[in-house]
Amino acid sequence: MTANLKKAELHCHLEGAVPPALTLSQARKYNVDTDAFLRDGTYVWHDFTSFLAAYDAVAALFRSEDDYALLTETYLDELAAAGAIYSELFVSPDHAETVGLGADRYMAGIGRGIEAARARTGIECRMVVVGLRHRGPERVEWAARYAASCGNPFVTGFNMAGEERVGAVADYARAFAIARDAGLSITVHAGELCGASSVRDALDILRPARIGHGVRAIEDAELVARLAGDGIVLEVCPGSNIALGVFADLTAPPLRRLHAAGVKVTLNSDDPPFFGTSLQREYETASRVMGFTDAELNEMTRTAIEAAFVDERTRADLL
Ligand code: ES4
Ligand code: ZN
Repeated sequence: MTANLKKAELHCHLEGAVPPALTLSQARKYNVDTDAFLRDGTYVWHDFTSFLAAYDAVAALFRSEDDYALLTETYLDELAAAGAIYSELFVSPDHAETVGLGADRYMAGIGRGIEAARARTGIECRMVVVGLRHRGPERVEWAARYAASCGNPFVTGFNMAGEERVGAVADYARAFAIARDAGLSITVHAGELCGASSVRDALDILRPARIGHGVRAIEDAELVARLAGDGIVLEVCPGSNIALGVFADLTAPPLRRLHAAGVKVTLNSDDPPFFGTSLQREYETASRVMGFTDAELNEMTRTAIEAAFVDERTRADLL
């Protein structure tokens, strides 16, 4: 039973964590038809492109500071109830611009949700601002400049998500330089939709502390050794890998092999209701299907806290 284990999550997209029931209540609030992306309580999509479309449709139902406070609090309360003591949320100011909310009010709403959840449950949370790769280098640089200058105390990192198959990593180097120069910690999506070379390029060009996914590094033994040697932390999301067809079934994600090779790995839910998962379910699968012991799962939680984008005092409190 993994329900009683302490947990920490480094990789979850806020708008990817909307429970279907909340999507329905938001749709009623704004009088929006959800049939195209939500049927019988399940999000409808069939590949990464249609997943992103469904995700954007859900995000478009959050239009005010209060909406974002409610979403954040809802997710963090549920996560805390599953044993989580720490959560890093990926937030995309791009979504706020799309609905005319504006990035500052978006971030303020999320910040309020974080504070409310912390007051009630004790869960600690930080925001990692995400640039959307498929919107191009200039838009990702805009997100980096926003993250660098917004002054929100919960923002401690910068990331790039979206369609991995668009453009070259080098096109986005300037965005990451802006974020790094502002003191933000760096993680980046690589090695889920694309292979080992995408992980190598990300390491060479962006010098991240962590990689989102990174699991396809397993295709290259030398790269696995490099990840282990350099202490790069992988934000592994097995349920996401299965949902997106990267691996055939839950015995296939190479979490065991990466762990055995000495790579630092953590467990994450990515976009939980879209991928039929939750952080609790990821721990449970790692235990029951992959055979990780409670001690090994506790070690993964500790790895996540050690790699969290927090100040050292907060880290010490969490450990
Ligand atoms: C993603 Cl842009 C975006 N949103 C949610 N989940 C993702 N995974 C990769 N890119
Ligand atoms: Zn992700």
